[in-house]
Amino acid sequence: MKNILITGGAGFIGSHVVRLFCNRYPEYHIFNLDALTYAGNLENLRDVEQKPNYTFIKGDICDVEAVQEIFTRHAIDAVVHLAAESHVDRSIRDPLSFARTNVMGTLNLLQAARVAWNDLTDKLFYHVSTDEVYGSLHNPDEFFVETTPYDPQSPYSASKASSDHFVRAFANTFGLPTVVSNCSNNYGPNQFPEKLIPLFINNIRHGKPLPVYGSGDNVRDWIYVEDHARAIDAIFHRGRRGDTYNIGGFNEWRNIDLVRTLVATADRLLGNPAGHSERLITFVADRAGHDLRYAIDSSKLHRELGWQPSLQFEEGVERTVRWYLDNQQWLERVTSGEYANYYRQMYGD
Ligand code: NAD
Ligand code: TDX
Repeated sequence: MKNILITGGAGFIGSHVVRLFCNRYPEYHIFNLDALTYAGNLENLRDVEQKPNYTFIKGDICDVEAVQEIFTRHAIDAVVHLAAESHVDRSIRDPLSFARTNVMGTLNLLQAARVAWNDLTDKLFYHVSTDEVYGSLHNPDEFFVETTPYDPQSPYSASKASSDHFVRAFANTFGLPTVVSNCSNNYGPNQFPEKLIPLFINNIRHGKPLPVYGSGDNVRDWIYVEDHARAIDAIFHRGRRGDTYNIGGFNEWRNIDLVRTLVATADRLLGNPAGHSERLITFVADRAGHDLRYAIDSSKLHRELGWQPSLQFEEGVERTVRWYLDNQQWLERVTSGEYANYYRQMYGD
């Protein structure tokens, strides 16, 4: 029996990781610590919540006493840390909340682990990070590898880079057993519709404009969220302690090409004539400091741990569009309230 603390398990990626670990490892007890911010949603875990090896704890990773209590009361053996503020546009509006959660929250978890773990045998602090810490690529032949120097360009990526540095500093200074993974853009079910793919599917459904930032030439490398969860599983169990793994799908898309693919897929599934929703594509002012291109080289993960993506992108997009069209209630519930205000401020009515 192992007690595993997963932070941010009610969010997009976290909920897929919680589900995978609860189902695949009945011998583990999963404690999901989540503050349930606007991005956290327990509905994502309906199928898991009755399982005997799952416990939800509502709490803030920045709360010093609460986090220490969790480590001692539940004899935590390992952490998979996903809780974060994760949306670049929000980090431009409110950088301080990103420093608080992503930097101070991570530091608080590290400190609690260090204090609680006298014996480090079989302990692990797994920190889930992003490819954005490496900055922006301009040469089409270049990829981010694990040794690429950090060069974060947004308040979000600066806060994630800082948290990565603290994790490595704790490994070096205190001998804490750690592992870090840096992943590219995730897509799939249960993503909060402020991120490109679910936002645009929702807008197509409602006949609303699709706000493409700048020229639409920015490039992202997309990975299906369940493939990311499988990579985390592989690294958690077999990754070298103290090491870093890049996770990506070798699947680069220019935003505008991705948007056209989304439009075509959604129109087909909705029974609209081909090209019907193309008119919704609207070029708007660019994101401040918009990174041009991210592209991950994940060959180390493939070579050392045998991981590779399971899905072709076309299949993943079809599955994803279908999920959001079939789960209108989920979308409507998460887009009411606080998010409606954010949307108005960001894009107008
Ligand atoms: P998300 O925004 O969907 O979920 C974040 C979760 O963290 C939410 O459930 C939220 O309630 C919780 N949370 C936020 N602040 C908290 C706090 N102070 N205390 C406790 N819980 C808190 O994010 P996501 O897209 O699932 O990303 C998860 C992790 O993966 C993040 O660390 C992110 O940086 C990283 N990541 C994301 C992507 C991506 O494409 N989404 C890619 C690479 C890495
Ligand atoms: O309305 C939009 N219009 C638009 O053109 C939005 C929301 C986005 N975009 C562009 C900006 C990016 O080039 O689409 C691309 C993807 O944007 P996001 O979905 O906001 O993702 P990104 O900024 O690339 O960051 C994501 O990937 C790395 C996640 O949000 C991060 O948490 C992760 O670390």
